[in-house]
Amino acid sequence: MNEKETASNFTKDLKEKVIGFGADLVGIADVGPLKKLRVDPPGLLGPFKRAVSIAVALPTAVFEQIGSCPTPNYRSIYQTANLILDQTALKTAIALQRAGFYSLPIAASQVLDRKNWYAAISHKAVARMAGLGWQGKNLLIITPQYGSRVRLVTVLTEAPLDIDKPVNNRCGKCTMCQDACPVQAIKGVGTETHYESRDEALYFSRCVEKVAGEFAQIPEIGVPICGICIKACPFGRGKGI
Ligand code: B12
Repeated sequence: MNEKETASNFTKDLKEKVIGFGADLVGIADVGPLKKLRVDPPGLLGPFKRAVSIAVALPTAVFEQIGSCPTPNYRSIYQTANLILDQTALKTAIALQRAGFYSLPIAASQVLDRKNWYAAISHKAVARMAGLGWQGKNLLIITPQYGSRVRLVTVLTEAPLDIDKPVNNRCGKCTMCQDACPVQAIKGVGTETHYESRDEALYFSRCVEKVAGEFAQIPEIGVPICGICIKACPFGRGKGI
């Protein structure tokens, strides 16, 4: 077997393992283009060659129950999904480490800068470059299989895994997320690749105030969740446009 075939078999085996650990989707991104991202700490990507993007799907029915605010059931599913993601990322990093490759799981939902709302790395940027989905008008990753009804996590690794290609944006002229947002935070601007800043897609402070300032203060919710732009998206409801 030549070097290329060995890498391709190793990648295929790893992806099968990640699905076995609890993921619904997995893809591989090259770390190179991600070096433009703001990361915390600044040297985070230094030792790594690839980023493994992992998604866990959330049931459509959970979103169908959401009206003008998130439900306690969505809160519970959100927490369970984060747990599965963190466990899957941990097991993936250990599987890679056992194969001889230095690897780091990044927490699914950990905010490091609460003033500006930044995490260690953008899981959405990794997911887009790993071919899991495109960046929709709601700023979220929309997967062909589950729409944006997925949560994401990342594992950084020095393993020379085969890279996946980004997928094309399929939002087209759809404005369903923009129309549904209760605070008109979504500008309705599309992108063929990715937004240069959050402000290009969103009136960012409107989104933050609603999600973190209002919904997270509801005693039965207690975490910054919303779900309204996710519910509105026709992808993942079996009604793709
Ligand atoms: C802070 C945070 C929030 C804040 C701020 C939101 C925001 N828009 O930044 C608040 C609390 C308001 C929030 C709200 C929500 N969040 Co939130 N949030 C995060 C968190 C923890 C950090 C985000 C971050 O650091 N952003 C920094 C900015 C600059 O990056 P960004 O938002 O990803 O956007 C940039 C990049 O994606 C970049 N990009 C895309 N592709 C590429 C490629 C390259 C090469 C480069 C250089 C850049 C690039 O383009 C964007 C503009 O610059 C992430 C988890 C994580 N670690 O990623 C979850 C996360 C983004 N949230 C998520 C979700 C689902 C939500 C909500 C729907 C709430 C809910 N769970 O019901 C809303 C949606 C708001 C919206 N429409 O954007 C999911 C998204 C899943 C998905 N399918 O895309 C994440 C990934 C959590 C997870 N583990 O799954 N969130």
